Amino acid sequence: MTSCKPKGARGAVSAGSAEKAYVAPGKYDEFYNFVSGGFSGQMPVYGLPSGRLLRVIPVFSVDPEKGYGYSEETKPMLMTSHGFVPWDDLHHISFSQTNGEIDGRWTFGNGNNTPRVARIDNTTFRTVEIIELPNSAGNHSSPFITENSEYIVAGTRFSVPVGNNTDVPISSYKQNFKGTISFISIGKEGEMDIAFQLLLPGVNFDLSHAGKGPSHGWFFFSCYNSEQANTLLEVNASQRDKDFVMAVNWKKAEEYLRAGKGVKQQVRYAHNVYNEKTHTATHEIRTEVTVLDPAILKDICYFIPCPKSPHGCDVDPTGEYIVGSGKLAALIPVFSFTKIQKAIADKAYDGEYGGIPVIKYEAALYGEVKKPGLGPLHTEFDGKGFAYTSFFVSSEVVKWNIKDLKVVDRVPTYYSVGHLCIPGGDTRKPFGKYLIAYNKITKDRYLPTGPELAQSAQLFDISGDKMQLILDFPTIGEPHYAGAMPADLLKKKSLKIYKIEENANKYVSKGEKETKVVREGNKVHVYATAIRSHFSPDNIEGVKLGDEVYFHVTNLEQDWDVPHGFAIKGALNAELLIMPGETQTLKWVPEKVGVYPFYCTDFCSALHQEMSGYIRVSPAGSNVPLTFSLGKQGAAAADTTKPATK
Ligand code: K7E
Ligand code: CUA
Repeated sequence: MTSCKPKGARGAVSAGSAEKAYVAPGKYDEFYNFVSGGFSGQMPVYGLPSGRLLRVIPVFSVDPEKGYGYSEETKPMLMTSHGFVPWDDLHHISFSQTNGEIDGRWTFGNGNNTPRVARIDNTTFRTVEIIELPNSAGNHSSPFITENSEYIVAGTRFSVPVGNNTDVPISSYKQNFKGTISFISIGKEGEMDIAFQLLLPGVNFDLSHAGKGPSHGWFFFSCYNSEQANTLLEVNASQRDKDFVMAVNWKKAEEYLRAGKGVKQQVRYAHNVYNEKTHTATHEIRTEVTVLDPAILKDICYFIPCPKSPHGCDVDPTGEYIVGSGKLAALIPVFSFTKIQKAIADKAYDGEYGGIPVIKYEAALYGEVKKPGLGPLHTEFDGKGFAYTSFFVSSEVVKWNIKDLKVVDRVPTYYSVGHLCIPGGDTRKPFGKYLIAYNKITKDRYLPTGPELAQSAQLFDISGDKMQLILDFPTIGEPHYAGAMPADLLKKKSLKIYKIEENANKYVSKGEKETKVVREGNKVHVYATAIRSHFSPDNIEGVKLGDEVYFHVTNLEQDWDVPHGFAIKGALNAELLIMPGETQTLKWVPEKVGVYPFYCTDFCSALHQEMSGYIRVSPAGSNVPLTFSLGKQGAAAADTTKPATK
């Protein structure tokens, strides 16, 4: 597919639009916009309508800015069954929901490459849990959520051999490769657990959304490569006129699970949790998963033919309409949940695919949006009866009426739009004021910055009949899906400090009196504190080559927005950035004899530049005693300004 540059009449921003996106200095934005960072592996958060970048939440990738993945406390978050994986590709965002509405508790993101799902605590804007997915190979149709946050799903994009024998020829794809979908249950405190997996034919599960309202209890997935090609997919997976949307009756799956129809499989996957009291992550490997086989348990899954190589799979706010978007299709099929139920009751099937019934296209179809554009990808809803679909190839957003399927408006995007986001646009209660288009190609929109340009997001006002472009803003990595919620849902509960008296880190120092340096064999533990504008201790001697030094730095501040940083010359990792009341640990293995400075990296006070210290490293076997101090001044320096006297 190539992109083309539309020559839209409304390409230029019309009068009055600047005001709509303008948030005066000192004023707050109306919405928080959590955006997938794509191949950055992170999750940037913007304010809307200003497009101001508020925060980049580190999720699947190390972040030297914040010490995430570098501090001893956060390293376990990035552990997997493959070991320490410092990067991933984050595509989709889901917010926790109650009764189908955004409740503001947590944000979820998927790791597309080494299959994982992460949970972010919305009070701290931190990643607090990551679960890996066994039997999966590319967690793309994820992390979509049910209307009471019962489950998050994780469907594999790439089918792979699963089970005991995975050393098989690639050419045996059709016999040996399987797709799986994981249902991750969400506990009261947000904790994630793989409740069960569905074992499915070897197609590529692409995107997904949960049913809602009347269709609550169901999930819908788009699948491509129903050809089951294992090479040159751009040709070989584009042969069939239709692929599928798969409907999953997860309440039925729960029944089978309770009836003991699941098969336990031995697997290995990581489960990592960040404890906000100890400020420390723990990593464990889990070894079992329960698998259900819908080819045997017939009434869990149904395939619905969908033209052609479908990508987006979106459910409207009423829960009745399911929109499939075929990347190569010249129309948008809209399926009816009521008709799907009737088709199942009537057994209006066209045979089976991989042991799963295929519902007749017409029996499930509500209707088709005719000639909407080229390359439909994703659809969002405004809650007022309209759907908005992105078109990658024709590079536009098309607004259409869900009832009569008539196109009512279209605007160009710059260029080649992927996902769209309307605040609450995939829930039962969209806020419907803005639409953001996340574009793949930026070309001439910004000042050139060498071969790569920041990806471009574009903000549209959709409060009127016609969409109106009001702002361009750059994004981090490559944005895919995003979510936005009213600022009022989050801003009051945003955490300001960690209470020092609640700090349960094993290495905390709750005051300067508690600071010390302790040797345990070749490990030297520095229990340090930071407060404006010094470290305690700030002079350390007696470290020897061959030692591992652990700086456990507690930030004693109890004021909002006063982190301290910690960095030491030659460290092979990054800084620490320690929040008020928090303890973080930097591991340092000195490789040369000498005196090394360390300092605070975050400009915290007028005397920030003074916030520093020294640590002396002596040869192995040296008898310099282990000492530490603060405020112990050496003898007066020689005064070199006077000439030496006889
Ligand atoms: Cu369309 Cu990975 Cu959701 Cu990107 S995906 S655009
Ligand atoms: Cu602490 Cu600068």
